[in-house]
Amino acid sequence: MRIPRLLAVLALTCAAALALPVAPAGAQTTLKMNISISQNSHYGVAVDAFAREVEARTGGRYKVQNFYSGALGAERESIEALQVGTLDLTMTSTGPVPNFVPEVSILDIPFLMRDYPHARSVLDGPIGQDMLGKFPAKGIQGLAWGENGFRHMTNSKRPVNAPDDLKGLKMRTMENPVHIQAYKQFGIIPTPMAFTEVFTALQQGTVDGQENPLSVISAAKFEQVQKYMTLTGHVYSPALILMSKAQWDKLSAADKTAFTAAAKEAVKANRARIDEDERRAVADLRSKGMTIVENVDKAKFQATLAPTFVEFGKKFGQDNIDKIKNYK
Ligand code: EAX
Repeated sequence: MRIPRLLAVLALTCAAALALPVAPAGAQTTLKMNISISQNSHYGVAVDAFAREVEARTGGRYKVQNFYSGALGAERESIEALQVGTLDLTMTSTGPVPNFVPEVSILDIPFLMRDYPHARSVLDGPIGQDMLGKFPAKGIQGLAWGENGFRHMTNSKRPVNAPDDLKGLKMRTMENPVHIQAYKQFGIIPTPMAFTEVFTALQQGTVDGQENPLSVISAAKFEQVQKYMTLTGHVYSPALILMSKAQWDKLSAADKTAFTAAAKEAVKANRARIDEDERRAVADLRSKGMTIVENVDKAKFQATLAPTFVEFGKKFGQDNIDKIKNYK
């Protein structure tokens, strides 16, 4: 029996189609994501997890290309780029965020957070989620609260055992008005600058010191340019996974769910890496030559900031501060 020619052609075409790998539905869109620190860090593991999750959860229709160590600019520049649409995604500290969403800077008050579980529950809870809701009005979509960690003081001049030892030290700070106001109370000479400039500034002695979490200090290899560290844990530093609102608005409802879920997975990787850094970094940095003061009387550092806390109470409302401090 002769098979009509058309039928034969049709059968062959189907067979060929079945043999080919299934092309993702529609073209693949590549989104750029930038961070200020290296890939081998608590941010690097987060954005790499985010990229994997986005590609998997969108069936390959979206791909996230990550840039590290400020390759596409420092943190403030990255946030500005989200607003104008020249960048799609970033993971950043709250350092430059007060320039965009001032309400967030209440989180930058020193000694506000008791410990990691407290901070994480505040950010994952209604207080943190309400704050994420303030970003869309600025052309930015807040996908999730990540983490930078509790910040510690380092310098190249002398060991810091008590608040008075900070007096006169020229310290790099984030471009953060709350931090700058508080550090002046310690007698520090605050020098705000982008993170991408810090290593060179420490190396050249433009500044004596800086303050950052263990995850940043070890990822940035600051032990090469800083002799002394004191585990002050003087302030908890949140981080944020942000997206350009313009890019977000182009996503379907299902893809918005996928991106939000991917950000949650990124935060899990981020926090797990910080927990690991908190366990191992002090011994590692000491083995690389840093002199580390671990037994710190934090109450003394807190007491020194008492006048500034009064100012913050007026600025943010003492009840708002207490709501965070007492959050369980
Ligand atoms: O977000 O600027 C800083 O010190 C930050 O901790 C760093 O960029 C990581």
